[in-house]
Amino acid sequence: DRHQTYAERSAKQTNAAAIQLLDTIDRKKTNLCVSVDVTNSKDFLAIIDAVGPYVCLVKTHVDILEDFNRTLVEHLVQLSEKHDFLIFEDRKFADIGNTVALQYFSGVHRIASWAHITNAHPVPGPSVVKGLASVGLPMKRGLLLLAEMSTEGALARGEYTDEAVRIARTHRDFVIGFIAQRRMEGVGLRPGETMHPTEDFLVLAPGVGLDVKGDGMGQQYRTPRQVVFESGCDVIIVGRGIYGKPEALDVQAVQAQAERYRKAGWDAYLERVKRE
Ligand code: UP6
Repeated sequence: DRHQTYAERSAKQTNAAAIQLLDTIDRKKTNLCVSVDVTNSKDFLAIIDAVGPYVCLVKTHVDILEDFNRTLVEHLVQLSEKHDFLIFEDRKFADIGNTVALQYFSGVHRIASWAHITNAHPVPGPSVVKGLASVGLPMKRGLLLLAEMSTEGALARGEYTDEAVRIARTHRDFVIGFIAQRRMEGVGLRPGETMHPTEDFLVLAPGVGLDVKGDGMGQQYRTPRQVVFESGCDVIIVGRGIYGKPEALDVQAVQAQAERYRKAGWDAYLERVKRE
């Protein structure tokens, strides 16, 4: 139900990460997730410290950092506590269950030890969720499935998207929602199937920008209002729209953009939940 508030929805969730995210959104009045796609840890931490007050969630691609180490992770976790946000590693797992479990728990990054939320492509089928859940569930983590993508010509559509939602439905303890471009409640139901009355998936939408329509490499941008009010998504994910070109990092400009997107996302949410 697109009119339900974040607080009302939190009360019905069972996954700890989903509850934490919804409560953070409600408490800080922000449905903004900033995607921090920079390659050195100095800029990475500076951007996160600057946008921290404006976000519910920080999205990372730690595999692009040239100077990744455990200290960096400690700083990231400290910033998440200082500014009260969750961490989402945008790992896009897509292998057999055994391999993704190892990639999630081990290696250089040990993602499960610090990321509240991660995501996976449903392309291997339900086993990718089983593998990740074997690591993430005991640690009270949450998983998002990529049901759609923001890029031009994306193959994740139609029956693929329907299957992604079906997989999520059978793993509700761990799958908290989707990376997608629209609300996913009731998607993929077969004839005769009815939606469970408490079905509620979080939808986090990338491809959000206020000033440009694309990036020349297939990315497509929509406005926060299109994403949250018109398409019913819950969290806007914004990267370059907020920090621009990292080589010219200006903390005040970054904060002004973060507040601009926070307000646009929150206003679109208020417009959506309004009951006449
Ligand atoms: N992302 C997308 N589209 C998807 C899934 N993920 O853009 O369908 C991720 C990208 C990037 C961020 O990997 O980290 O969201 C978008 O960044 P941008 O706002 O700078 O385009």
